[in-house]
Amino acid sequence: MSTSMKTQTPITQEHIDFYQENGFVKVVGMLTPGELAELRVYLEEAMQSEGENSKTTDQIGGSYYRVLNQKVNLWRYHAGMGKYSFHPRFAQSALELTGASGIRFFHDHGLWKMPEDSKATPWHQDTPYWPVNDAQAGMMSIWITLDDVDVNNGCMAFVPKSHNFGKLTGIDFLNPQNIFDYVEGGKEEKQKPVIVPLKAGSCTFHNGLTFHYAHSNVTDKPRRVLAIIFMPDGITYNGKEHMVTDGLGFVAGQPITGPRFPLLAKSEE
Ligand SMILES: O=C(O)CCC(=O)C(=O)O
Repeated sequence: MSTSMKTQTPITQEHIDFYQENGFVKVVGMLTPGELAELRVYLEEAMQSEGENSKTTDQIGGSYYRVLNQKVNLWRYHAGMGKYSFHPRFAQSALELTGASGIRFFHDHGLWKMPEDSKATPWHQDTPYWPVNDAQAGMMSIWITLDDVDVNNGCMAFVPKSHNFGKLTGIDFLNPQNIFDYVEGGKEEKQKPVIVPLKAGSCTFHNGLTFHYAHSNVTDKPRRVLAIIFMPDGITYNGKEHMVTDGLGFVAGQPITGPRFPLLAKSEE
């Protein structure tokens, strides 16, 4: 007799159908008010301290910092972040949306868009930056906002169905190419971007191939986001450098598994 209890999620069949068709979906109220308050404290602490194990990608004054104040693998520095980066509700939601047999953690990151001299996050896909084969296999991110977001402080926009355009080139965030130039034969012309404002505690999920963009922040407060990248179980390493896999001894073709990449949700047999 099975004693396991399925983790409850806010995901409905409508969310699943929308995600599968469009490559992104908005989910209202992913965090409870108590979780939102706690995560704000943990994320503030994690972003403000310099840890040995988590990596800040640029410092104040740097060009990338104007696009994103980003810190990767917060869970390795702040134990409280582990509660959220490995939250069963988030991983189970990813499982339900993707239809994968299992969902592994790849990495978390704090993505703050700072006020003053802020730059938009250019249109891009995520998959070209990840050291994985199986581009079509459906790696994805949850993007949870701790602040209400709209076009004034860095809400996201997505191109519906662009996850079907294939894996294109990595975009240079500081000197961005126009990703739409890489799409064959005007496929994108039929698809207009959708802007997604969100209330604090809500989230979007997006496929790693989906074109997305975030507006600059013209307010006087940081836009605070926790994003977590999930991968379907079985995704393999492609041998390229990446800050979360470097030094761990992976060889090309090997599935990305092990203690840094736990299986967080799996479908019931
Ligand atoms: O938060 C942002 O500005 C961009 C987020 C993003 O590109 C992502 O989560 O993949």
